[in-house]
Amino acid sequence: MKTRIKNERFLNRVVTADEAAAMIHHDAILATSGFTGAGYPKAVPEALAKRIETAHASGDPFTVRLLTGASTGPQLDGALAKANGVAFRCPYNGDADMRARINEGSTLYLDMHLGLVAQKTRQGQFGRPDVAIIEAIAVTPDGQLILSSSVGNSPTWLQTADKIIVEINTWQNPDLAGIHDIWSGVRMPPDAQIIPLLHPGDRIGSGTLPIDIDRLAAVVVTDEPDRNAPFAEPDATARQIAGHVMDFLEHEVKQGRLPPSLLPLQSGVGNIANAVLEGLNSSRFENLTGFSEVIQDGMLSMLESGRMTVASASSFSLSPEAAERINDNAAFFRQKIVLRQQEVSNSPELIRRLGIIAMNGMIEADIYGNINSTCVMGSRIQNGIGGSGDFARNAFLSLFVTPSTAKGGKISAFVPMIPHTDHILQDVQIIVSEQGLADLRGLAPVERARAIIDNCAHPTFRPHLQEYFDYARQHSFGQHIPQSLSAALTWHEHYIATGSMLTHS
Ligand code: 0RQ
Repeated sequence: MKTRIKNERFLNRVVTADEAAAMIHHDAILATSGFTGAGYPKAVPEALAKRIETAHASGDPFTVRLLTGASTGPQLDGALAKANGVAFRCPYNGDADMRARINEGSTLYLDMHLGLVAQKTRQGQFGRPDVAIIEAIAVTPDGQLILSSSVGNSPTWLQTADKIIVEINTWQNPDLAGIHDIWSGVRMPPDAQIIPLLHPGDRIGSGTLPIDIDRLAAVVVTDEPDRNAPFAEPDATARQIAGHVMDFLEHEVKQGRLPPSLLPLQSGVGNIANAVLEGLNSSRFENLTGFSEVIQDGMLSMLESGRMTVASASSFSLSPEAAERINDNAAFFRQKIVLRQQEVSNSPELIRRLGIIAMNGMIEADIYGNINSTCVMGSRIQNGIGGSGDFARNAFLSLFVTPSTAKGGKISAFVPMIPHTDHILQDVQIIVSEQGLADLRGLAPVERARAIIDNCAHPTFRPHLQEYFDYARQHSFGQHIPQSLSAALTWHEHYIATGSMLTHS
């Protein structure tokens, strides 16, 4: 234990997970580390879930309000959701049990741009966190934390929470020390500072995080891997999408609109986004850089092969095999990767200035290129907007990638009107499906519709979308964005009735 915890006052606070969980009361605001299944606390949330179950069995109320960096894992979101112990959660969630609680209405969910959560907490939007639970790999002799596989919102939680519980996870390789770069210049307006970052690899802060020892309530030692979900091997659809993206980027370089080593890349979560990165790894591009919020397998492969020189993010989102690779070669990766607080990794000002190429997944788009990334049928949350809004709005190039159909071909990813909007058409420049790529730059809405129907929609749905577009042009109230509310509704009504959009007309 002393090799990880080198400070006497921390050593004096070591307790069991049950003892730490006993410090959390009903209705507490919990603020935890963790981002896309990396670096989240494990033992204390599991112990808390047991406490909650016991309280519920005796008829006592016990719920918490949960703030995180982004998605966590089964020991945190999963365990607390199974215990029905979360009254409110913010932001991005990827856990199936938590998703079910949100969609049945027993957990309230606030989906926010990930880059904004820390500032809104300091503004007092959620109330003051009662307890911060932060995973770290070690404590320095002068009592500073070395965080683990994500930074997320931990700096803000440590500043704002009444009580601090630290989990030291010995599963995480101590060689990760040096990978973090925590900028201490965050101030509230009107004293806000310019983030002095000019290149994705710049280090502008510290590798360790100071902590107010008077608020340190407990230290718990754990030894558990992060939740890492395997990526599917890219299938034909994913490879076709990746191929279209490669052709597009090569064309942009040839036209002189992008430099030969492109611009810093951001890639969202999911199998398709990962397949595009794998495609880039076998491309001709060299000296690539990453400025993203997560590092997935594809980016890791590019760093290993040397195709990418450096990647900046807030966290990892890896397959178990890739997580082992990081853990085995932490000393190599910490030279190539910088992990930052999400307020910096997702800063709109940096994204705009560095000129990011953003590539994100989606649930569906309308024929004009407005995008729904989060809510199936406009009401059931899938994950959340995550950082896709931070990046899409401010990127140099904003791409969205998707298979043209979902649910075995029964649902078209392109519909007349989306029932929920995350990204307005002004923030969407390129859409890519396995059918092809729609370059929407400089096009008016009706021109966008033609490009999306012709290039991206699946041939099964293309005639129906064309029929809708023609009908809307005849019957629309205005001709700027031709729509027919009643005709658009039939697509979704048919889906609700039959679970398919196939024979909607
Ligand atoms: O559900 O598993 O129950 O079948 O949505 O879809 O095809 O596995 O795609 O993993 O690329 O995720 C938008 C969710 C895509 C993701 C989304 C159903 C589909 C499946 C997942 P099942 P796939 P992906 C940086 C950026 C927002 C956050 C973001 C996402 C499930 O990309 O969360 O971009 N994006 N962050 O069946 C009904 C449709 C559907 C549909 C897909 N049209 N209708 N269901 N699905 N299309 C990262 C962070 O911010 C942390």
